[in-house]
Amino acid sequence: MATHLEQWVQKQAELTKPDKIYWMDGSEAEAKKLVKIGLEEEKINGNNIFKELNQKEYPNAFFHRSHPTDVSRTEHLTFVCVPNKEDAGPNNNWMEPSEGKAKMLGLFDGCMKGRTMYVIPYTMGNPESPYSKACVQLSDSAYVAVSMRIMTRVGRQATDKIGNSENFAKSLHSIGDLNPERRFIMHFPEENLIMSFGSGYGGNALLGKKCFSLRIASALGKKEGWLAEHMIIIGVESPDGKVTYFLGAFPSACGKTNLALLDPVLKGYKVRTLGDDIAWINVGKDGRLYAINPEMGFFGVAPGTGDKTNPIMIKTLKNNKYFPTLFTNTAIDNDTNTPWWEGLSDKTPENLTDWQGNKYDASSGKPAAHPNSRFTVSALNCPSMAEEFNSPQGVPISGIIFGGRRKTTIPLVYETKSWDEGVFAASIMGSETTAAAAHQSGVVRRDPMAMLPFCGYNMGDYFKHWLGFGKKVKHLPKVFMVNWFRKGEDGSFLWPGFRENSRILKWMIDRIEGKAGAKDTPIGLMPKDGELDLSGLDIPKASMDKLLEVNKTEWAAEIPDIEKFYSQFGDRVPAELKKQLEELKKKFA
Ligand code: GTP
Ligand code: SPV
Ligand code: MN
Repeated sequence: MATHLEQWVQKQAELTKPDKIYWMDGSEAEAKKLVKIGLEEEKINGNNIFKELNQKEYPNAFFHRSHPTDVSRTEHLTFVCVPNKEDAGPNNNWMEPSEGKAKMLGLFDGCMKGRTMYVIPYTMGNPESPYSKACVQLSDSAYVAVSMRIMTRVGRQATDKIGNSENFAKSLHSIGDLNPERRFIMHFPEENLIMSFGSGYGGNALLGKKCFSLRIASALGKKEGWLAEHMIIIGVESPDGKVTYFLGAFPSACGKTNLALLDPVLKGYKVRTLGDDIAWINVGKDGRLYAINPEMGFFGVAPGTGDKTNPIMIKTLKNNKYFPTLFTNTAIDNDTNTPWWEGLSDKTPENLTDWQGNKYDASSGKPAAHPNSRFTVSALNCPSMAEEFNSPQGVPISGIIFGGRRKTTIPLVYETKSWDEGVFAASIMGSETTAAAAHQSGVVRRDPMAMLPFCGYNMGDYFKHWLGFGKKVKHLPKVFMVNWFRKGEDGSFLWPGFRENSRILKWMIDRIEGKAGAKDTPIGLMPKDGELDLSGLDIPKASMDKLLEVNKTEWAAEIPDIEKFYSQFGDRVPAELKKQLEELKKKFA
């Protein structure tokens, strides 16, 4: 008798009609075979999907150029299909499930003719962890199949975990004809099903990532009493050897990966990386929050990554341990056959091919690499990866950091005074939009907990779920707000950021340990003069003052936008948060 999994795969094959069906085992030999297919056979826009890069400088590295209309997430084509529109909330596009299903079945009908259907069994999280989930994705793209092997745990452990159960996360993916008019990413939380058509881009196509581990998992977490969050997990070792674990939520392209692989400038401090994008958070028996990273790799923004900003990531990208590492939509330096992007070196190489395959003209004023060009690399290649990365229970959390990208208003760091205040501050978080999604960049939008595009249900209910942990968790972490991106009048960043952010982590650890003082401000607690360790950093006093300023006019200007944002959710906004908003208004009236 065929298992439920086999029957489901058969049924999808009858729908999509591939020439071949290939079950992945997750081995390195298989990854090599898939890359070879991409080097020699599979094409996008007439070009092979992979190109070998300089294997001496970048062992196991391959280049991929996507369709030029398919370079970022498409939030306007992403839907949550539940019976009641209100349950999806104004934060999601909604379609009635049967309508959504009919639309997708139409697109998938016969779409894999002449192609291979890859069956990708994988787990999110260590399969030994009680919090891990068994999943299967079907895809007709070798790029997606190879990427899934880097980003998740693909192979036998997943099929073993599924056994003959019907209870596994199901995803169906086809790149279709890459026509943006025929592109949809649909979630059916009630069926634990995702259907994605017409895109090969990360968040749209690697369905274990944003689609399952955030949108579907957040809805599961709401039901089951846990949280699926857009957060990094790090352990910070202080000079006394103690490790303090933090979660950190920043919107897309706002600094998660860089903070997750931080190489502190402060002597004696070290960051142990556990995750750079997603955290699943549960309440432990000891009354603390514990987090695991369901992923196995990094799908990171290339521009801005260099030896000065993120030396550990550069080492990771040049490591030869785990096959392969992919570079998507970067430029290529033709003299060395290596990937290049803005920020990799101070000097732009002479002989570049741009991300679209044309000779690069530096005088064009355009970047050579796409602003959302990315690398896909295994966490096993990362020298700062924590040993406890595979811990089935996860790590106990002492602090949560929230940060957006704001030119103005939001100070470098402040600490909220209670769980409810922390939830409130995170719920009103704003951030300038970035190239990670297909929309205008640089516009401030509310992005609560960095989850606006990823919360799979009504965000009003999500706020309530968050507040609930305040009662359920005995030892609550401290909640901090940060902003690395405040700018001076000349338009340049006031704070040097990157490795210097360790100075802020130090203050947080000292706060957690009761070793640092703080002063009260209308928005929360901030470092007293001299309490941030700025040793060896040459930063003008005026810049520091501006970085730590709580400007009444700027804060007052925030309030109408926050009210407008809240009002969409009507009476699903918890009373506690409405009350806090009233208090904030009074402070800045
Ligand atoms: P996603 O993968 O989209 O979720 O992005 P992310 O949140 O992981 O952001 P990432 O760390 O990749 O950084 C995004 C961009 O912000 C890159 O261009 C970085 O170079 C830049 N960046 C990261 N940290 C800092 C910082 O502390 N200061 C400044 N000025 N830029 C930063
Ligand atoms: C993001 O946009 O938040 C990313 C990239 O991490 S993606 O996986 O495409 O969502
Ligand atoms: Mn992300």
